[in-house]
Order: sequence, then C-alpha cells, then structure tokens
Amino acid sequence: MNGATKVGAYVLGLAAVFGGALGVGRVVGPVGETPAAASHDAGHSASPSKTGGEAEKPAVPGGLQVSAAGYTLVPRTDVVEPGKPVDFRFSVTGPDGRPVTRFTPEHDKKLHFIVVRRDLSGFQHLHPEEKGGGVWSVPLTLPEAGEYRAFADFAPEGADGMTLGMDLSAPGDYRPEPLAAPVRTAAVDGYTVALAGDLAPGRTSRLTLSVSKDGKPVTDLEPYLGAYGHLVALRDGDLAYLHVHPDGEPGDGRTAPGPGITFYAEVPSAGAYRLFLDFKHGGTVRTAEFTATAGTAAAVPAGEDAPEADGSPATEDAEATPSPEGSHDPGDHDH
Ligand SMILES: [Cu+2]
Repeated sequence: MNGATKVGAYVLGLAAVFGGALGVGRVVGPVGETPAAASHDAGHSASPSKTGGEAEKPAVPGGLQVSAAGYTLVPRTDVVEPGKPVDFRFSVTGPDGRPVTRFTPEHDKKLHFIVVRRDLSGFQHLHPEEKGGGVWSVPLTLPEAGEYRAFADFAPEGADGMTLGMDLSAPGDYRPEPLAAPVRTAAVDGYTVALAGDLAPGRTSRLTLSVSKDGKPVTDLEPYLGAYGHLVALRDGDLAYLHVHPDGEPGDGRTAPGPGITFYAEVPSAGAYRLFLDFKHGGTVRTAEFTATAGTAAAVPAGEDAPEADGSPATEDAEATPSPEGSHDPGDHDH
C-alpha cells in the first residue's frame, strides 16, 4: 500500500468522526476507501476539507497545522506560566479573516480542546465556553514547564470538521519524559482498562477497551458526550491527531454500557501512538492512557507474533481480533 493510500484511508477515518454532525453530501471515497469504512460513512462527507475532486491529493493528518482550508487558530493569551491557572482565550478565524461565531456541534459540543505536552504527558480534554464575538475561553493550567500542543476540533457551520493545532509554551526547565512502553492495560483511579486489537497503518483497526473496577467488569458506564467513551490518538514524533469514535452509541439498542467499548481507528503510518480513553462512571470522567504501536509484519520480531492478550507487539492483523467481552454481534458490521 502506498503512502497516498494510507493517507486517504486516514482522511476517511476523520470523515467518520465529523460526518455525523455535518450530514452533508455523500461518500466520495478517497483512495484507500474500504467497504468497512464506507459503511460507517454512508451519507456523510468524505473529507475534512473537500467532498471530492481532490481525493487523490495526499491529505495532512489533523492537528499538524495552525491554519487549513481558510480557518486559523488564533491564541489570545500569550504566556502560560507552569502551574498557574489562566483564563486561556482563542478564536478561530474564517476565510474572511473574522472570528467564526457559528459552529456545528459534534458530540454535544461546538468545540473540543485537547492539550498535551510535546512528550505526550499531561493530556487534557477540555470544552471552552463561548464569550461572544467568536472568542473561546477555558480555564487552563499547564502543570509543568515545557512545550505543549493545543488542538481545537470543530466544524464551522456549513463547512467540514477539522482539527487545527497550535503550540503553547510554559516557560521553565523542560525535562521531557520518555514515551512509555506499549502496554495492554492501564490503571486509573482504581479502574483497569484493557486494550484489545492492534493499530494497522492505512487500515481500519478495531480496538476494544474494556473497563473493570476491583477485578469486576464495569457494566454501567455512563454516556459522556453522546458515547460510552472517547478515544484520542496522537502520533509520537509530531503529535498528528486522530480522533476516533466508538462503534455504536448509548440507546441504539445494540451498544452495551461496558465493559467493552469498541472503536474504529485509522492511523496514517506505522509507529508509536499514545491513546487516551475518556470514560465516565460514577459521575466522574477519567482518562486511561496507552502507548500502542502501529506496525507492519516486518516490524514484528520473529517468534513474537503471538495472541495480543499477552502484550506482544502490535501486528497488522487487527481485524481478526475479537472483542473479548462480546458486547456486540460481530455480524452486524463488516469489519
Ligand atoms: Cu470534547
């Protein structure tokens, strides 16, 4: 599979994220479109910026640009001192150069704001408030010194959804932490989250994250932003942003409130990614973090291509991985 194909599939993955809120157009598949991805996309636009015509042009992954398709992320707060809360303000300007004031909500919010340090530590998923005149405001603390990346994930009214990214600096002595090794379980606040499935570059990868507490599966997850979980994936090295979403939603008659939450993810390239799962239980939203590797068969050392449950390195065979909890019927989609 060539590079353009991988990127094309990635664009389609983004369209799956944003298309539901937009509900415009039909699928005009970029190269690399798969029947599986198309089934998620039916009736939705196919690209964050175009609905066709430029399908052959390799797209830039989300979050790497401060300006795209005429829209620009403009900070209105200059310096953020480490450890000190600030009222962080910013705008999105449109093709006419003015702040955009009308957005199409996606997942219950007009704008999702993700902040993470360049070493992939300190993840925050925030929801700024509109202050009028296209100004967004959010209480923000950058806990430690360092270079941070902030992502705004939004859809201007009448336009396709997009993710723009900007740098934020917290002055001081920055001591980057090494990326954690790939793991299959993450602990947060007394909960354990187990990851099944593997990221495969350029393909739709099915991931199931299963939540348990005190060794017992959690079967009463609470909807958060219209889903039982939200997963953000950031690429190690440049923080390319991939916002993926669950298979099914609360109240659709087939999606159980845990313990398994299934996602479909498209990653544009091989390499390491950091996954951040937000889930809500007992009235509190928590984030479980994983490092996962999108590999190729060649990248897996001989003899280590073992079943995923033992924490072996990622393989390409993501779609063959069953959901460990059987929270939905594998027959009701075509992955
Ligand atoms: Cu959000």
